[in-house]
Amino acid sequence: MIKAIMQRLGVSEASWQGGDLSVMTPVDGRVIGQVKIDTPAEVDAKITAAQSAFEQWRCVPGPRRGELVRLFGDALRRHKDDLGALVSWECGKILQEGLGEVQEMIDICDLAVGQSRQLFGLTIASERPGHHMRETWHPLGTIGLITAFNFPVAPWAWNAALALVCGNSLVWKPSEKTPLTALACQALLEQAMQDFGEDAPVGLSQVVIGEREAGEVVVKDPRVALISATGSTRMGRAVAPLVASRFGRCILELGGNNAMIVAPSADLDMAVRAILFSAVGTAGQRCTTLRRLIVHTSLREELLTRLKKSYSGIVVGHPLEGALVGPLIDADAYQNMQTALQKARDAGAKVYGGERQLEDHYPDGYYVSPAIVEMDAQTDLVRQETFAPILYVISYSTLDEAIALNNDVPQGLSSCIFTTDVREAETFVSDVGSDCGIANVNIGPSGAEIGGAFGGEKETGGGRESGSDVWKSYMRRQTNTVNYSRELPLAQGIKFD
Ligand code: UN1
Repeated sequence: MIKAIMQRLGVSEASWQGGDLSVMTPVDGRVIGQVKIDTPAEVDAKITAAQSAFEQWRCVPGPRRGELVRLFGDALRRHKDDLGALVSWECGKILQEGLGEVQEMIDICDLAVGQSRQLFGLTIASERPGHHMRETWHPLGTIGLITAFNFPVAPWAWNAALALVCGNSLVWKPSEKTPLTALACQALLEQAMQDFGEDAPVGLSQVVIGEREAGEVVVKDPRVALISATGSTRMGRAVAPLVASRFGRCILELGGNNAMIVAPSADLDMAVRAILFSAVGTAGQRCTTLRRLIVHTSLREELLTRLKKSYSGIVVGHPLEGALVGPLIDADAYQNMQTALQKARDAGAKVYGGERQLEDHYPDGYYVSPAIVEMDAQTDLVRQETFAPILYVISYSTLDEAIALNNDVPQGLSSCIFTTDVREAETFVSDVGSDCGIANVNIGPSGAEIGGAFGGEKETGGGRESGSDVWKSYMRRQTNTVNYSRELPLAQGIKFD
């Protein structure tokens, strides 16, 4: 099965068989690939190759660079089913979500192609006669990308598509848990490069396979102008100081602890559907997963009853065979979930669900029923991100209190309110509302479109990826003053003779 998919995606067998790093599918714990770990010297050589490709690629005009990304988007369209299935096998998300991830890649390619003709700057009024001032944008260099297991391909594509049209080269260090999908993306990009012709320089995109050490080589190398890293806050704390110490740039997309406020006027049918998708989808392993439900006291019992009824109908099982919730990534993830639930019970919380499922069928697959945890208050346990389907429920009385609870966590990625009261909705998205990078009204916190800037504040790292004006992060800004007169006036009216 995996072999046929890899073949159709054009991945050479030598790159994913016979290596020293085992890749297992969370579906049943089987080993599905053996990739080769890059030594630090090999990583270094890949950065050198990317750097020399950058020097050629920056000379290719932006709209022509867009053509490469257009071809890559076409390759993704042709191979969407295979790549989507491979995502499901490798990280355990259900096929619909695997396909959704590939669709996000296609969408960002479309956006980047358009952007390739819009890499525009400003003209600025000069205070001096016969002078022009401009702001222009230039390619930045080699871009280092670090990605996580839970979204093994889309975040790479958000960065890669924009970075390429902006004239940069790429060095990608995927999660060691999901290298096969990375090799598949690389193979599709190489196909697009072949179709593109000879002005796509060899070495433009590199994949580095390995664990922490391999990533560290990329992070520390001063030739890598920007590190864009998605993953845990712990990872960000390790990466950011290393990049800062060499004055490199960072885009960090780290942990989330996303909340939904359910106000008295909320449409509860819609809220329940939104909660289901955002709290149990991807088995609670999205950075945007709904983790905290802040519900008005008057609705708490009704909402809990409806939620428990919906949760009882959720089919947990094989992600490619029609279930709604697939497995957790591995035994550690399962252990972390159980530890959090035990701590909640010890603190007197009521826990619904959370048990292991299908253990007889898949002894090495970690399937769980999603959990609802009824809390009296937002404790330190609730303030920490546990990467599993646990929904903590807390109640509130006034909107100010609900917004304070929304904001009273270290992370600041996504948030939302369900209300039909325009005053409440607008307050939530105002200056004194949610402090997150994403704040929604009447939709859940997860499943963002690529057109907006994606990312968040506080321990989420402050980075933005994907749409809006994010392309500027992959370019260097230059201010130009051009004197076309025969005089040499100084700014601020200074006389110097
Ligand atoms: C992630 O979990 O790292 O908004 C990314 C969402 C997706 C991206 C999630 N578009 O849920």
